[in-house]
Amino acid sequence: MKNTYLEKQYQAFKKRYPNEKEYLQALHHVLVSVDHIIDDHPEYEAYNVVERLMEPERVIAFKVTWLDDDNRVQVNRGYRVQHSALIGPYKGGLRFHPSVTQSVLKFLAFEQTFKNSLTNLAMGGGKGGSDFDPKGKSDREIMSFCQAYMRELFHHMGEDVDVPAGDIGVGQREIGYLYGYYKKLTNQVTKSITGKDTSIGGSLVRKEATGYGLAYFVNAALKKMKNTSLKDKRVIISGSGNVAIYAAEMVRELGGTVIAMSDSSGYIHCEKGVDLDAIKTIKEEKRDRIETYPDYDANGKYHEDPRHMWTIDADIALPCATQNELDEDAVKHLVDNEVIMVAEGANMPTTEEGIALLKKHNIIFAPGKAANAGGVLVSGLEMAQHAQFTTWTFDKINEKLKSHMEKIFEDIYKTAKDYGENDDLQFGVNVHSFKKLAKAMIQQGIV
Ligand code: NDP
Ligand code: 2IT
Repeated sequence: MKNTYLEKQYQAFKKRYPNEKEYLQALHHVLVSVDHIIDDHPEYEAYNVVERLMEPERVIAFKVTWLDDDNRVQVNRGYRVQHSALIGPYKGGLRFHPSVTQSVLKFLAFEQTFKNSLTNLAMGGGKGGSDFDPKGKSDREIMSFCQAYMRELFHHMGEDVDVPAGDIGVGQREIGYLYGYYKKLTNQVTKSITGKDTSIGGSLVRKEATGYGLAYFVNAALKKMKNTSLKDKRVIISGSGNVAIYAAEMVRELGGTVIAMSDSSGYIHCEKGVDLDAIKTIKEEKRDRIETYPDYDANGKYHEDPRHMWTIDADIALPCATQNELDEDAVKHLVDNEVIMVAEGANMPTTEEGIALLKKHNIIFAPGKAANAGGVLVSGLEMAQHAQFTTWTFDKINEKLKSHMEKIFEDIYKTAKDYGENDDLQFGVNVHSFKKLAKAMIQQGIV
């Protein structure tokens, strides 16, 4: 970074948190963008906005003790990172996955703050979770773990304080158990968790929101930046969880063909188009592996090692699994295959080297902070419906999702253009959000 204040801050964070590589990576992404504009904003250094925005407001770490089906006592680590309440209650998902560490949740909470500011709803940023591995656990074990996790988390949440939702390993089943126990502990029925099933006060379209929103964002960007659309495009999507499935559904609806999807063990390649009903049966109903896909559709071929999926010739790539899954080597394949756009359904799935290579080859790069904002956006609409004691129709919410995603694209595209950074959506999103958050911080004084 050219600016000495930014560089000094970044070095200090590196020294303070030397082992938190994902968190440092997320900070670096933003600082590199802010470096282009900071000379025009002496107030950022005067109020020390950068250090104050990078450090989470609160990190809660705790022990989660629960009983498995054999009556053995199990212990996991639980966290909630309350990154910023500058523009509303902390808001963001919970992740249950063995790879969860404090660093992972700090990066996710930091990114969530930026993402949420784009929605124009009053939501701050947070993220939580545990290194608990839901794979292979019985329903009763999942419930037992969720209840044990909530026994601690409930102290720190509430509709005006912190409103969790789902993320990797946390879907409607887990949200139901978490919500049921939260009500038991607090004797309150509130809008303090989103992503619930509609039978217990959730919003229509929340399940579909992140994936649908991603496809709407892609269509808006393709239209403006390449004068084309998803129609007739061949799309590869990593993951086969909540985000991937509904991204695939809306890609198909908008005329594209999804030719490959994956899980952490392997991927399926199906030139005729992936059969989404089969994927839903495998993943949502049976909680099984994508390896079984050829049992449902003989056109699909299964291959081990999900990383090889990026070698498939396609027009658009949507990483929708996890952080740093799309590295420089993978991007080289996308470049060779003349992919025109990469849009992140996952949070920070592309490495810094991968992003640099995409930009070098003028491949449109849509960062997750903007492109996957549809999930939290509809979480915000779930809170809004609760507050109004009403429910909206699927079509109404879906239309709001689409128009919000188009607006997010327009906002960040315009910011990039205004600063002469042309098609750099990463610059656009970072600077657009940073300026909003900085303004909110300065207005609220030194607190
Ligand atoms: P799910 O748990 O529903 O699905 C995750 C998918 O990613 C699975 O197919 C899983 O495969 C795969 N995956 C997870 N970890 C790894 C890994 N280490 N290596 C390879 N594959 C992996 O999660 P979501 O779909 O909800 O989340 C996916 C991404 O989208 C995450 O980055 C999340 O933060 C982000 N996101 C989610 C939102 C939401 O509303 N749910 C909103 C915005 C972003 P397997 O089953 O084999 O583990
Ligand atoms: O990363 C994300 O935006 C989410 N996991 C969704 C957060 C939410 O509060 O709906």
